[in-house]
Amino acid sequence: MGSPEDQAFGLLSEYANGFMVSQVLFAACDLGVFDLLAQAPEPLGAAAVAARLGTSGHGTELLLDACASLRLLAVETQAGQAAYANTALSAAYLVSASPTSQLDMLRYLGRTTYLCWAHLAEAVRQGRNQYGQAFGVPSGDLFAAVYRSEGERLRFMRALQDVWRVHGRRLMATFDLSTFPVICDLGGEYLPVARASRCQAPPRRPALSVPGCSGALARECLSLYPGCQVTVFDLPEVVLAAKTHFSPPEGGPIGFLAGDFFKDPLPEADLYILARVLHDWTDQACSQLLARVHQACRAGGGVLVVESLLDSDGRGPLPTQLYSLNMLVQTEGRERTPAQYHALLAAAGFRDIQDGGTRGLYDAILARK
Ligand code: SAM
Ligand code: ASE
Repeated sequence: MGSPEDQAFGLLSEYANGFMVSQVLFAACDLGVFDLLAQAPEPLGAAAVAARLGTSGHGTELLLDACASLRLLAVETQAGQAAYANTALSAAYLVSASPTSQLDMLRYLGRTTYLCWAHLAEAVRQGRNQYGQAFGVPSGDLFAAVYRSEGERLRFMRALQDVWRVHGRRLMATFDLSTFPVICDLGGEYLPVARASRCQAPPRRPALSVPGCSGALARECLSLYPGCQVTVFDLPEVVLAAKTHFSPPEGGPIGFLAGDFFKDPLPEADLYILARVLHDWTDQACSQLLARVHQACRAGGGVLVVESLLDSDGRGPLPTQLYSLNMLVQTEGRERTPAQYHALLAAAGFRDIQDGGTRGLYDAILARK
């Protein structure tokens, strides 16, 4: 046990070095370390990894040893030689063939989010996102900046789906949604994953057994509530991308509708899902959107808000506070407390507001018209 000063310095170093830890993770993913080890029949030494990845022996050894200390890799020493293998964590989340892979989100965090965070102080000074500083693009139209190229649009769409591979089912099961047969996922950006390796999980419904298909919240809805019908409403370029990569059978349970949810008519539905949509926007824009949803909603219908929730006093949890800063550097919004969402929902005319109370990274709030 060190002195209080030692402990304080230790904590300071840990925080200061946090970005290096992130970069070790991003680099190992980018280079394909975890995929290589997943395919290898036995643990590999640093020289063998370097030879197969085409990387330097020296750099590879340093990277693998850092990964081992971070428990991203397991290391065993045989006759003085270190050999590396995936841990349960890397096998589940860092291998592209894993159905719970988070590689697309890590790639997005490393290549896009990280660059916006380099301007955090400026974002705090100005109170706005940093697409101009980081990428030289205007951010007057938020999603024109987010989707500033086709590659960037696909990277964002793929990245955002990853977390639902892990938490989607639990979230959609928070409330019994079986009484809402017609569902509209607003800003749902349904994107089946193009990578063939993602399709190891057996399709749960014949209508979705399209090769190359995966899915996010819409898919979890369909599997939990067979018989429901989901319309994904999103921006035209997002719907076009979804249709290009995945053509759902006509009359099947998933449909797409292209439009602007601030301007265009919303489809009539029993339930509107707003997953990680409100956190992109100011209170004023959220109120406008929720009022439009209330107007379109059938009597007795509802809205399901899925977001990472701050504690009621805003003092935590830290991951959500960091996401809130991420909304500052990347969007026009912030993360909110349950009470803040309740106020927005009530002002739009919704009632019977219920908290999911799961206290996970993401939670659900259900309200009725
Ligand atoms: N719901 C998904 C999830 O949780 O993974 C995606 C959330 S993403 C942060 C926000 C979504 O809102 C994107 O799919 C984006 O294309 C969509 N969006 C943004 N502005 C929109 C608008 N004006 N009309 C319709 N969709 C919009
Ligand atoms: C958005 C969500 C995200 C806009 C930009 C984003 C995420 C990363 N960048 O609506 C996912 C949530 N993760 C974080 C770190 O906020």
